[in-house]
Amino acid sequence: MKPLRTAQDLAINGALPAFEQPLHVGRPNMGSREAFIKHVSDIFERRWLSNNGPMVQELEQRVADLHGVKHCVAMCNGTVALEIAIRALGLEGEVIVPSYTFIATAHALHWQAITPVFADIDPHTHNLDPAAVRRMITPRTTGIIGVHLWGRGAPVDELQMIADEHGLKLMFDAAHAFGCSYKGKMIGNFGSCEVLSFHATKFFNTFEGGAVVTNDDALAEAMRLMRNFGFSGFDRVIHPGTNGKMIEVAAAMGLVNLKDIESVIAVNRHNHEAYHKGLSGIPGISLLTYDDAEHNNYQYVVMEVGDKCPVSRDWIIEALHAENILARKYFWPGCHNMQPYRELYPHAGLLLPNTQHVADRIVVLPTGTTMDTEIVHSVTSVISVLINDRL
Ligand code: T4K
Repeated sequence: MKPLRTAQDLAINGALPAFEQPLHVGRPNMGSREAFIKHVSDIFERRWLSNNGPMVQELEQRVADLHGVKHCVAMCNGTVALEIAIRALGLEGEVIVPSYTFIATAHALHWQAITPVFADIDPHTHNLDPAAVRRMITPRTTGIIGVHLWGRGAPVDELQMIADEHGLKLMFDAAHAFGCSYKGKMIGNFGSCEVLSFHATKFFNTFEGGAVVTNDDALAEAMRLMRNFGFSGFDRVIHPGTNGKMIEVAAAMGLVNLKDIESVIAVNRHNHEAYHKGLSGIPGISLLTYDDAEHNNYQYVVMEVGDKCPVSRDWIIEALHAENILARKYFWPGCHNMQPYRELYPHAGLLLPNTQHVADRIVVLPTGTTMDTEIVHSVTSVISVLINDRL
């Protein structure tokens, strides 16, 4: 192989522009500063900072309306929302999850002494493979958590069928899927409930935050109690609980950011198209696509490095980082290869060939409102030149 030549070397030869600004993956999408400051000023006036304040309630109503779902229960982050949903559903024993997801999906189970059992994914969709889920069912299985990875719907119908056949609970980690739909129906309406993340790096953020959305009245009521220590009034605790509350200032950020979601989608979509154009024709490189017939937030630009590419995924990541292009290996190396699961289930990988294959080949590229077509073009030019230089 030829020695690594960085894009800076190539720039010296006039093949590329030199980068001075660092480019980041997932810079937060932020709405109007003035509108946020006005909200914060109102919070100061009211002196109502937490404990189901008016802004949290307004945000819940708006998020529920947007997803066409009866209840939105806002929480301090997506991980606590997962933990509370898992507990409210009464999951125990073993629960089937993908390994190809952010570690929080598995940790939310392990944290509550529930065994995450990792099922393989479909290598094309990156979502759970229903046949693999079937293979992992044991007498101890109580539920399935599907993940709508990259905001693209998991195989909801097949998973629901499996859950019904085996008397299992089904819920979804919809951390990536704010504002997305599956087969024309908004995310939030599938399984017993679905969990959203409003983390800073997500399509829609409240600094930190999350929510469970559901059409189940009793489940929503239980989760409202559980996020507030089980309090049903002064001095009255009627349920086990924790502190999962969203604070007012987070909800204020959410209300501001909600105003911008259409324009953020437009930017993300534009960036995605620019990436698609810029990367087409590079040997071994392909981009995961979104079905434009669905509602998508286009928040993830997922590039796959195939066998025809002359360099490895890790080489590309290293070369991009050398250019301050902060591409990421999400979700390498798969949850089953992280602790404590690596030690607890050292042979799990034997049943996860597609997870292993995909995790070794994915590069997630920077997008969002701090990027534009010109910057995307610079990134794709770097990728093109770096790879073509190795041919
Ligand atoms: N389920 C799934 C499928 C998930 O993906 C996640 C979270 C969850 C559940 C749990 O939801 P939360 O409990 O987080 O609500 C991020 C996020 O921390 C995490 O929320 C997210 N998934 C995961 C996929 O990614 P990193 O490792 O990307 O964060 P970090 O700090 O490296 O930031 C990425 C880039 O963004 C950096 O280049 C810097 C930039 N950045 C970041 C922050 C936080 C900023 O410019 N400003 C900022 O404030 O984890």
